Formats: sequence, structure tokens, C-alpha cells
Amino acid sequence: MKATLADVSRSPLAEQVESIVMSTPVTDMHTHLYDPAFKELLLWGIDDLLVYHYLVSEAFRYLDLPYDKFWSLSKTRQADLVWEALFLQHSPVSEACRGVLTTLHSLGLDVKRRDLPAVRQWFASQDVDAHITRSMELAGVRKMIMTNSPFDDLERPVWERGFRRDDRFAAALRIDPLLLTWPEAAPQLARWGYRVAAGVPSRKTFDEVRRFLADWSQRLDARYVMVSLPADFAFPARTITTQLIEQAVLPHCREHGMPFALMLGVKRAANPQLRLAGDGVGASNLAVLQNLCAGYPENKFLATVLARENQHELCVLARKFRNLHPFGCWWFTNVPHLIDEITRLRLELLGLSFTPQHSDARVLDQIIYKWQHSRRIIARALVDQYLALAQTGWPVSRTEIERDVSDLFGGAFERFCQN
Ligand code: FIX
Ligand code: ZN
Repeated sequence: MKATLADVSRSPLAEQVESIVMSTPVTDMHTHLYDPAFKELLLWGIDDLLVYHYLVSEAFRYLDLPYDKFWSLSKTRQADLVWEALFLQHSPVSEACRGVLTTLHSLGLDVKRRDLPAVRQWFASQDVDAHITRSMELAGVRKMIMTNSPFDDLERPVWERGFRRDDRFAAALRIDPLLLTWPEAAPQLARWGYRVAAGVPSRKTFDEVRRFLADWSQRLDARYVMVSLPADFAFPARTITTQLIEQAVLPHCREHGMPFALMLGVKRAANPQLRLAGDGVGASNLAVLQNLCAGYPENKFLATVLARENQHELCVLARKFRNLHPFGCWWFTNVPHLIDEITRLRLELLGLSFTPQHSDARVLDQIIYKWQHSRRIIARALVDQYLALAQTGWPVSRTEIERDVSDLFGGAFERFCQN
């Protein structure tokens, strides 16, 4: 018989699992945060928290001003509008709203005063370096993997100049423009000294794309190569995207032992007027993943899927292909209800051979709520599994629980990357 939540939280096993899950350091394997050397590209503080695109799209459910008018305002004024609409005029019950409050509360701020100017004042007095350390401590994060794009005009010059790396941050090479907008990417590569021709790529062009990938993987010391793909992406297919994947990206990843990370199911610019907040979701055809994993057994694939409908199939595929490692509850699935469902599904189908969560934080402070909220859900799912095991006569020891949790919080990911 399954114990109820109240029973579970009273049991010594539950307390032990919760304390281990709440205190085990995690590798945050996909964020949009930056090493402090990138200066203002590392977002933090209350105004950035409030203009997070998750909150902007929620605020527009209530706001009636034109989109353009909103975008023409200063960040502070935009944040004021979001605060008014989502926190003062309605109770902030959504996950993204609650996240802001969890974060402020954990940082020691008195949220019940509803005093935005006081919160702003507090952040203005913080030192960024100390704030990184404090946020990481509160989140229990030991390392954050960035999303690094050579195609980003603000980011690229910093890499080209070179800087002293902060070992709290690691890099990942992001290549969406290369794979999804080749007609624009090709001339850029050519300008940077790679002998590529626009149009249908030739052998020479593929070799030069590989040279580009090798140069940037080395410059970044990248942990993996990553792309997000639209819901209607097909593989195999006779498209420039699939040719670049087969002839350049996969050989590059094989040669350097790097995983290729796929984020499947986004519908970019469903409402372009919302800018970054305007992307949507669609169910993917996961034959894509099956064909990649079966066709390229020497490659390693990290995968996350945006559609709820694709979560079960992703688990089944991971049972078939050990070169596939599911990770995270991405974006619209990063809400307690779905994290709970997806984590339980994965535990029941895959045991401990996956990475349950990444933060996808765009604002440093968000790691606090994203990890605190997820840890609680992961702990409860694990407690249920261990209680069910105990009922078979297989109790788990503290050491075994610690081993399992550290696998879920980065160990399984590191092993997958190394093998
Ligand atoms: O493609 C991605 O890495 C996505 O995570 C982002 O594009 C998205 O805007 C986001 O922040 C989701 O959490
Ligand atoms: Zn992301």
C-alpha cells in the first residue's frame, strides 16, 4: 500500500532522503548564465528577475498596452508593470511568480511587505561576485554550464580576446544559427576565415565547418555541442540542416568524444510580438532520436523534449539506446505538476540513469528557486521508490541513497560525457 504524503514526510526514511536531496551539490548542466568576465551579460537582481520572459508572457495576459509600447520602456518600468500585474493586482500563484518570491525569501528579504523599491535598494548594494557565491550556496549548485554561441555578437569578442576562466562556470557550444539558418551563417563563417560556400554544402565546406567547430570547442573548452530544434524537425531528410549534422557535427563530436545535446519541440516565434517570450511548443516526431541513436552508435546524445506528449517515448528510447541520456524538465515542463510526473516516469522506466533537472536560468538568482523547488519534488518521488523497495524487503542504506542522489545531480551526466 502506498503511504500518503503526510505519512511519508513523517517517516525517518523520508527525512533522510529529503535531507540528502536538499544538500547534495548539483551540476547545473544547462543555463543561460555567464562567467562574470562577460560583465553585463550575466543577469542578476530584481529587475532582471521580473522581466524574465516567463513572467512577461504571463503579464501580457493582464496588460492591455500595445506590445511595442512595453518594449519601448526601460527595464525598470517594464519590471514595475510586471510587478503590478502579477504580484499586486493578482496573487502570484504561477510557478514563475512563486519562483521570484522563493528567491527573495531565501536571500533574506521580507516579501510580505510587497515593497519593490526596498528590494531594488537591497540588490543595488550587493557585490556581484559575492552574490554568485551566495546564490550557488542557496541553490546547492557546484557548477553551472553556460550556453555559448560564437554567433552572438556580444559574447564572441570576449572569447576572442580571452579571459581568466571562473571555475564555477563551464561552457557548452551552442550552434542553432549554424544548423537552422545556414544561408546567413555561411557568409559569417567565411568572414571569420573558414572557406565555406553558401548554397548546398560541398565536402570542402563540411570540412571547414568541422574546423570551425573544433576551433570553438577548444576555445570554450566546451562540454558538449547543443542545438534546439523545431517540433517539425525530421531526420533523416534531404535538408541542409541534416547534412550539416551528418557531415560535420556528428563527426566532430565523435572525434572529440563530445555529446551532441538536442532540445526538441520548440516553435520559435509563435507570437513574434512577445519577442523572447513568444516561443511555443509542439509535439516532435521522436523517430528523429531513434534514427540518430541507431544510425550513429559511436555518438552520444543528450536529449530533452518540450512537449509533455513526448516524455514517455523519450524514456522508452533511452531504454533502447545507451548512447541517449535524457535530461531536465525544459521550460514549459518546468512546473511542479509536470516535474513530478516526468521524474516519476523516468525513475520507473530508467532507474537512475538520467539527469532529472537543469535550471535553464537566465538570471543568476533563479538558480535558487529552480533548484529548491525541483529538489523537493525529486525527493518525494525518490522517497516513494525507496519505500516501495523497503516493502519488498530491500531497505536502502544512507550510503546507497547518497550514491543515487549524486548520480542524479551530475554523476550520471559526467559519466555519460566521459565514456
Ligand atoms: O533554447 C533554449 O535553450 C531555451 O531554453 C531558451 O531558448 C528559452 O528561451 C528558455 O529560456 C527556456 O527556459
Ligand atoms: Zn535553454
